[in-house]
Amino acid sequence: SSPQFRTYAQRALHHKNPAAKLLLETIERKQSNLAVSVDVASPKDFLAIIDVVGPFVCLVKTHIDIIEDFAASLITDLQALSEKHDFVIFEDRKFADIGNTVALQYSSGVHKIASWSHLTNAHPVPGPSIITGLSSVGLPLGRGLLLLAEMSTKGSLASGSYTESAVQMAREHRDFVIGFIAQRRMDGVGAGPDEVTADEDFLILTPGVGLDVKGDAMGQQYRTPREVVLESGCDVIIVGRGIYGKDPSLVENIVTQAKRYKEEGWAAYLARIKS
Ligand code: 5BU
Repeated sequence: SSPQFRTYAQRALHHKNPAAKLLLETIERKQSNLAVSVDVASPKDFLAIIDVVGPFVCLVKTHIDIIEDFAASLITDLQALSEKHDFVIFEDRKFADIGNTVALQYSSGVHKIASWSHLTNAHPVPGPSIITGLSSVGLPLGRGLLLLAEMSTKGSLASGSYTESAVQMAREHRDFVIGFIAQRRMDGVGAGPDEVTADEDFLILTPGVGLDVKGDAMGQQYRTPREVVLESGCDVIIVGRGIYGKDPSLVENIVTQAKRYKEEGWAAYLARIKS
């Protein structure tokens, strides 16, 4: 059967990449396909939100370059929370340069992303060399890469043959590319008639998820967990402002929203594997 009708636990058994395995096992263990995107500038708020949502999520997504006055100790604190609450870390870096440059951006500089982030992502726009560059750093560390096959924004150029080429690039690097940031399943997308694709099982992580509004003033578009997981076959819902809203200090509201998205995401998954 297509991976979308299998359980996360069944799928975990068939993944060799350690980060893919860890994510699928974590989803199953915590019965959560919810990822929270913590897009705040204050390091204090960043850690506080993660500590509050930690019990409800399989993954925390970061934009580490948003953080004011970044200190290496923030990473130690983030890793401690990842162990305390059992979640995977995904730095949403969106690499987009030549292989040599992305390898340096991934390993070095202020943030040393490869040393702490289980997952990161890259735009396929430079071609396969971006995977070669990032995998030279990430593969020995057991990291995984997601390619940006689609985006949630109005007017996105990542569609049609661009998306198909992203899937082809991933097929040729299954050891490191574990799936996509996309709005739907990618099984068989762009595959020729003689290509075997039934068993490819890419992980699909999907941003642009919201229950209360349809978008924001800057082109973001939201769909519900049900549309994303049940109707489009995606594996992980990524929610940012829908959970911590405009005021990250409202802890009770964050808990309420995290539980709500967790339940909606899991119900959509259960309905999917039954269908
Ligand atoms: P929001 O607050 O739920 O809208 O935040 C969504 C997050 O996902 C934010 O960090 C974006 O940078 C990220 N994102 C996205 O929204 N859409 C995309 O297509 C990609 C990333 Br790729």
